[in-house]
Amino acid sequence: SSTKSVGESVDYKITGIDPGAGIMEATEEAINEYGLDKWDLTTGSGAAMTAALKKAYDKEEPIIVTGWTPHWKFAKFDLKYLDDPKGVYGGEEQIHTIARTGLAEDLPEAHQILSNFKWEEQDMGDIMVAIQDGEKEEVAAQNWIDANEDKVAEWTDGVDKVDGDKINLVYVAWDSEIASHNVMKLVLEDMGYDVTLTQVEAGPLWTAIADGSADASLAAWLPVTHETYASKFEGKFEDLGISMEGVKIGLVVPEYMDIDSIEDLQE
Ligand code: PBE
Repeated sequence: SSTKSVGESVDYKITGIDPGAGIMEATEEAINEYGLDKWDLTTGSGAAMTAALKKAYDKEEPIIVTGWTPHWKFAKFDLKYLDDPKGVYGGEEQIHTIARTGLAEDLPEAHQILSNFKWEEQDMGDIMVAIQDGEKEEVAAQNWIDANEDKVAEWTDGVDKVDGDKINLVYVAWDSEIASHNVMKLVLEDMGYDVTLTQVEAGPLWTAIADGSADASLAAWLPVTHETYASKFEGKFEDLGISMEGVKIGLVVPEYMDIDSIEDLQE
């Protein structure tokens, strides 16, 4: 009923994702910083989070999720970020491409393509929405490539094709990273690579890049989201630069909820 506090209305539960995600660590920090002693962050997965969001949204029930942009959920539902006056979730984040040290010497063409890789929220968003609407991941990625040959040509400009060299890209099953890695797989294959996509959790992803068991990943969100991983493995990976600017993480709720700030969860 309307007399319930926000906390009571959602059982003091924030619906999280996989435990290794940077947004989970940031949310634990938010719980401390904002004094949300009664609150719990649940763990699950990106897919379980969006399923819970859809279920609540369809019934206009309250729900608070760990959310990020780009993500198809903003195209499908009316959602808002809760203000974060303490800046726990950082400001504008960027997505970086990271590689094992030595990639430049071993696979120089791939290193060049990965370094050139840069696109925008709308690009990734289009693929995410297509996949959410039922398109196969690889087909959605190929359709985007076909419609954006000019962009892809900039990534491969002046780079020689190779003859079946193996490359292993690691990613986490976040919708944003499913989109980017499927695109890069097809681009590298078109350039002659034998590409393996390996899906792992965030911790093992950073470890695999640092110990050289994986070649590269497009999944590094910085400076805040993966700060702990980046500092833990400092010097043990190469940052190939930013593929997307102005991305964001935070707590997300449906527009119909009558709250605007993480501070509103204190009541
Ligand atoms: N995410 C999507 C990741 C980075 C990309 C926000 C769920 C994370 O929190 O680590």
